[in-house]
This record gives sequence, C-alpha cells and structure tokens, in this order.
Amino acid sequence: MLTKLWPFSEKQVRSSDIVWLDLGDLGDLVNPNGPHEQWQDHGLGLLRTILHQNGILTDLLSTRAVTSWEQLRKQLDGYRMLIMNVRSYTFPVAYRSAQIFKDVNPEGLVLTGGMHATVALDEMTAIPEFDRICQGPGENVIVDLVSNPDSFPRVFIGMGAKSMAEWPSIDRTVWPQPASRHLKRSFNWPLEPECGWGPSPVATILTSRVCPWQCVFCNENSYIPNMGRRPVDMVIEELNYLDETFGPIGSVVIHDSMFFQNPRWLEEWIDKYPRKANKIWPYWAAGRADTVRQWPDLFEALIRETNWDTISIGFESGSDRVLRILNKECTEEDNFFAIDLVNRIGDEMEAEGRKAPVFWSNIMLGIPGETHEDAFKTMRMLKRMRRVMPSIAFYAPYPGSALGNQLIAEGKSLMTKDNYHRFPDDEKVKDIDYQFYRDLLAGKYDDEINRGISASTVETEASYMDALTKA
Ligand code: B12
Ligand code: SF4
Repeated sequence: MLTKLWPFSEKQVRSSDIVWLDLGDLGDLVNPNGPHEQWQDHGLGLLRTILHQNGILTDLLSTRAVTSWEQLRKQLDGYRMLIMNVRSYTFPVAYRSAQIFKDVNPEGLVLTGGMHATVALDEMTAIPEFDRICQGPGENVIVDLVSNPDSFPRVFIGMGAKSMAEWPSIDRTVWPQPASRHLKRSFNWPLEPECGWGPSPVATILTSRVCPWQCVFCNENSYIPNMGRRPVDMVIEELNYLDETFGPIGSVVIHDSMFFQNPRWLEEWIDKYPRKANKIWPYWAAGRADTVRQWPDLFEALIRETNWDTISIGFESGSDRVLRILNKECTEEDNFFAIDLVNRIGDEMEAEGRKAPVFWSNIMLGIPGETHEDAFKTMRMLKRMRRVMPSIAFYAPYPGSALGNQLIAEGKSLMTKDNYHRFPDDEKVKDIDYQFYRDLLAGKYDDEINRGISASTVETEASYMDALTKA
C-alpha cells in the first residue's frame, strides 16, 4: 500500500500499479474548509476493502491531500489503472484528474463508477478519458472489473448485494490520512473529526442504504436499488471493534439517508445498543417529521435510551404549499408535532440533569414557487425549536432527483458540470430572487417574521447567515 508522506513531499512508496483516487476539493485534507470535507467516502472504503480481501492491492491518492494539480500529476505518473467513485459534486475534480492521468499515462485505463454515473450518464460518457463507467452498485462487480476490464463494455450496470449484511466491515485504514501535521494531531485517524454534533473522534457508519420516500429534490430510491438493512448486531460489533482498535470513540454519525425507518430494526437497536455497545455513544441520525408523529413512543425511546442526541430532520419548509411542491409528504402540523415533542423531551431531560437532544434542522430556501410569506413561515418554524443547529441551504437542482431533472431540462439550473460542487449560498436556479434570501438570513425581515408568533417562541434573534451548511 502507498505510504503517504507529507503532501509537500514528492516521494511515494508504491506497492501496486493500480491507484484509487479519493476525490474532493484540493487541499481538503491539508487545510480544510470545514470538518465535513474531511469525512471519508464509504463507497471507496467498501470497494477497496473488497479488492484487498480478494488479493488485488491498490495504492491510494487523494485530490484532497494535494494543494495543486501539478502535485497530483507527479503522483499519478506511472500507474496502469485509475479508479474513482464519482458523485455529482466530485465530477469536476474527477474528469480533470482523469485528463491529467491520461496525459502522463497515455496507455493507462480509467475505471469509474458512483452516483453521477447513474444520474448523469451523458456527462460521464462525454469524457473520453473515462474508459469504463459503472452505473449503480459496484460491490459484486469490482473484482472482475479490475482483474479483467477488457471483458466489460464502456458503460455497464453494476451488481450490488441483496443486503448490507453481505458487506464486509470497511477496513478503515484504506481511507486517506490527514495530510498536514496540524490535522493529524486533531483526531485519531481512521476515525474522523468532529463537526459540532458530538465529541471527537467520530465513527461514521451506515446501517441502511436507501430512503423509500419520494421528495422531488432527492428521491434517491429512484436511482439506488433497495437493499436489506445491516443487522443491528453487526453495527454494534463494528463500533466496538473501532472503539477497541482506534478509539476510544467520542461519538457516532449514522450516515443513513433515513435512520428512522423500519420500526422492528429500531426496536432491536433500542434493546441491544445500550446493552452491547462498549458505551452508549451519542449519535447523529436522520428522521422525518411525519414518522415522528406516527411513532412518537419509538422516537422518544431512541432519544432517551440510545442517546440519539443530534436529530437530523429534513423539515425543509414551514409552509404546506412548499412542502407539497417538494412532495415531502409532511405537513406544517407534522413539523410542529416533532418540534414540540423534542422541545418537551429536551426540557425534561435537562430537568433530570441530562443533556438535551438537539435538532440538526435541514431547511431549504429559494425553492421554485416559494413566496416571501412561505419563507417567513419557514423562519418562524425554525424559531420554534428550542435547541437547534440550523442547516440551511439554497435549493440545489441535483441530477437524479425529479425536480432537479425537470429544472435541468427546462434550462433553469445554474449548476453546470464545472461547478456541481456548489456552496450552500451559491445561486443555483434561474429567476430566484437570491438577494431577498440573503436579506432574510441577515435578519432584515425579522420584524415581519416575529409578528404573529408568541414571545416565548422567539428564541433566536441572531443572523442565520452562518447556518448555511454544506452537509
Ligand atoms: C454520507 C453522505 C454524505 C457525507 C459524507 C460524504 C463522503 N465523504 O462520502 C456528507 C455529510 C459530508 C455529505 C455531504 C454532501 N452530500 Co452526501 N450523501 C451521503 C450519503 C447519505 C451516503 C453516501 C455513502 O456512503 N453511500 C454508500 C456507498 C457504499 O455508496 P457509493 O459511494 O455510492 O458507492 C457505491 C456505488 O456508487 C458504486 N461505486 C462507487 N464508486 C465506484 C467505482 C467503480 C469503479 C465501480 C465499479 C462502482 C463504484 O459502488 C459502491 C457500492 O455499491 C448519500 C446518499 C446515499 N444513500 O448514498 C448522500 C449523497 C451522496 N450526497 C449528496 C449530496 C448532494 C451532498 C451535498 C452536496 C449536500 C449539500 N448540502 O449540498 C454535500 C456535499 C459534500 C461535499 N464534500 O461537497 C447526494 C449526491 C447526489 C448526486 N447526484 O451525486 C446524495 C446521493 C444524497 C441525495 N439523495 O441527494 N454526504
Ligand atoms: S429528502 Fe429525506 S425523506 Fe426525502 S427522499 Fe431524501 S432522504 Fe428521503
């Protein structure tokens, strides 16, 4: 395996003529913009683990560990094969890397897969440097592909496991290391840095793969095949192993798009996690307001008994009109129910001397069709939350989602193949009055927002500009 030296050193120890290139913005593992940029790619981790377990060693490089394309060029020189997991937001970095790779290794082969291949195949096939493009899951195809790429057509459909129970635990030492002395000291790799959701170091983990809902800005179940959830015992065993081997773990992030689904699994989690985990680590995980309303007891038990401490809810909007545009299938009432429940549980836990749970509240602004009054209602909803980390972003029309595809087709998306990796406050859709939203977040309309809501609800007077989050 490649022993990565400091990013400013050109020396590499090579053990293979195949290289997996981890993707992200240049320098994110040297001098990152924020903690999320340092988090690790489970797709890369899973597939590299499978390759290594099957005797196919790969070296690792990362665009995040270099600070210039020139550095990357030198590092890529001499490899026979380049492999990449391409998501929409890493597509620009991926195709530039492939061009550099071919420049220095004209006979080399570039193998790609990942979300962008599934949702925007035309953009992938337009890059001549991509020699193979795998759509969909890759766990049951990666070994054959890397061993015998000639037996595959340029574009092909991958093969996934039926259940996450079939996935090996990721060997996390296949992940890239922090690439500066300062970062190396800040957390114990291959655990991950904290981002304010819980104490460092963080173990990120997946227990489920696909969210079954159909929100039009996301609807990942239209492009990710469904698969069985990882058994509770395997999740706990993996966390205990990580704790004993690399820990102690400070907190856990459950990366599932939708953790709060499948009540039977959740009941087993409530039963086993407190008993079998080395520690009841506090964790971040995602839910929906309507199912909180549907299963309030289950939700409360998860908070109280398993330390579900940072509750990510995709509230998105405080207006029924907009929630309908988004096909969120949640109502204002559902949102208020979830907010009031978490406020109440938080008050009680604090009275018991325990730490209260906090919302990680996902909010979208600048949704096509949203009126000023809709946006005011969203801000009012946010103010109803007593303990909240607001995660606000201007709506982004990602390919693959129904609304994203529609806006792209209508020529209204401002996201292009060169700038998919957008920041939360970038302008992403034509004809949206972004100045209004910037003023809104800066507090210019606070009087209007506060009018009509009770004084006790108005918890926050602060500007929400800092709440524009890329996660
Ligand atoms: C965890 C996660 C994150 C994490 C960590 C990201 C990271 N470093 O990996 C965080 C919180 C940081 C994050 C952030 C964002 N994310 Co995110 N994230 C996810 C999530 C929930 C899981 C990803 C994952 O690990 N999947 C499991 C692995 C195993 O799957 P995989 O990587 O796709 O790999 C499989 C296949 O693609 C294939 N494959 C991959 N590579 C290759 C290569 C070859 C050769 C082959 C054959 C096959 C193959 O095989 C693998 C195994 O089946 C997904 C949703 C999802 N369900 O996947 C969204 C998702 C990837 N994120 C998404 C988005 C939009 C974002 C943000 C832009 C959101 C924002 N607020 O703006 C940010 C951008 C971050 C950035 N750096 O700029 C979108 C991407 C849409 C797209 N078209 O690409 C997704 C799909 C969510 C959604 N439904 O919209 N994200
Ligand atoms: S936005 Fe959330 S609830 Fe809707 S489909 Fe995506 S992950 Fe599921």
